[in-house]
Amino acid sequence: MEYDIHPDCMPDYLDPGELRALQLARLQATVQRCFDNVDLFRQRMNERGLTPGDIRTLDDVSKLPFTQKTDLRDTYPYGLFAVPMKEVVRLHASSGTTGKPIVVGYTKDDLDVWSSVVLRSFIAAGLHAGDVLQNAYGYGLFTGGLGAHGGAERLGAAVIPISGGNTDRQIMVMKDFGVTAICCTPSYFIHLIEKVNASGISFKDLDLKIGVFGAEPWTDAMRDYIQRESGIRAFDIYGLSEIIGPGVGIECSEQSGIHIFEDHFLVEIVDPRTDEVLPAGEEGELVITTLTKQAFPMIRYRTHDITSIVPERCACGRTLCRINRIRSRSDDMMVIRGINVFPSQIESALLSVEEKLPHYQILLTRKSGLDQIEVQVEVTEEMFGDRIRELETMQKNLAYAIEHTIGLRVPVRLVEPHTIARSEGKAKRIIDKRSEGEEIR
Ligand code: DLL
Repeated sequence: MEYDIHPDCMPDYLDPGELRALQLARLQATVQRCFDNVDLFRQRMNERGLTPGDIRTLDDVSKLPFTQKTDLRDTYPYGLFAVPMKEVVRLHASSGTTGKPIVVGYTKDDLDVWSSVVLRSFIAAGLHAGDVLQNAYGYGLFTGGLGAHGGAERLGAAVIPISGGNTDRQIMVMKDFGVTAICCTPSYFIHLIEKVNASGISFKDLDLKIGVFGAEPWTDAMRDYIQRESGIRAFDIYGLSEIIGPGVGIECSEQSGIHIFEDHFLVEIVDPRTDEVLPAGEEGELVITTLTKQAFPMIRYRTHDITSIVPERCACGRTLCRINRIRSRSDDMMVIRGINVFPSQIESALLSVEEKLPHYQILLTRKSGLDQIEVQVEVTEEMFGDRIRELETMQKNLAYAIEHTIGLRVPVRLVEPHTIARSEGKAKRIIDKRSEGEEIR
């Protein structure tokens, strides 16, 4: 088995004791580097009466202060960088929902780590040198495009830097260039499936075998749909700009949880209300500490992503821990009449009624100070030609499925084909008009 392992992937199979020792040494070095070079971190350590020497075991990480997205905004653009600018060779930025973006930087060594973890991700998903990879993540400030690109080149795959959008060209390239693997957001791939089918091409005639999808939450039901419709295997890749970009973790051939590249990233799950660290198996907010980042190290970064650590070892042989697929972001959670509702629950309910994934969006408004929700579901061309009664039945079934899943009766409105905007990157599922004082009719 050793002969088959790519040298970059050796840490995937480290003895757990060795891995813990490596993590501790790297954690201590990171804490020292941040203490020496990042004012905000040193100040917070001083406030707690902590010094880097107080980190003696891996569990001591819980003594360290959290880093929040607001800290990145408050120190915009470079305030949390731990190296002088002359060592920074790349900048990326993530568009925040409001105001200024978050700026992240990389040294040459950071880029090396990044391409290595993305290479390990691609190998876990079954790619090899010689694969032809259509990289439809956006190139530019977004980390998706260039992040996947670096890993693919390092692997020796032929990477097509097509970036997002221009769906007709994507389909032409997929067919003519003999594309064997693709990466993009899952919602964009679903759009591609729709367009491929409409253009009369059959996936059977394409060489496409593997999809590496991420950058937004998606469900097992969505995976089933993608795999069934396109005949490829679809893998979930996770990452975030603040930590490195894509490549924090990925699923392996078992498709049962996201392996975290623990030699570079230390993960904890905390209760988002009490900040208590939760044991493996319990669901909470993912908190990540980088162990090797030079330019932009992160200590206990609050991701807002909701998941849990899978307690068991994976059948694939990797000793790396796994997290369950990200169900949602804690800040995506809607509270409707006192009930916590996640968009992924609505999606699963819709999929349980319709075999084909419907295009949908969730409209949030406010009426008399209370949040109101409406689910808009696009009907397909075929359905649109159906009789009114059949559409009514469909609407009732969808509403029933949602009520059954979330325990709340929610209005469902069927809308005409192609009226819900398609996205080339991350899908926008929630239209939040609560601050506009609008009301649902
Ligand atoms: O989305 C990095 C990335 C690019 C990951 C390509 C995977 C593939 P950001 O734009 O900073 O970075 O957004 C990070 O996206 O905190 C999650 O909420 C969400 N996210 C990323 N991957 C997944 C996933 C990139 N596989 C934020 N499942 C994260 C669910 C995901 N959510």
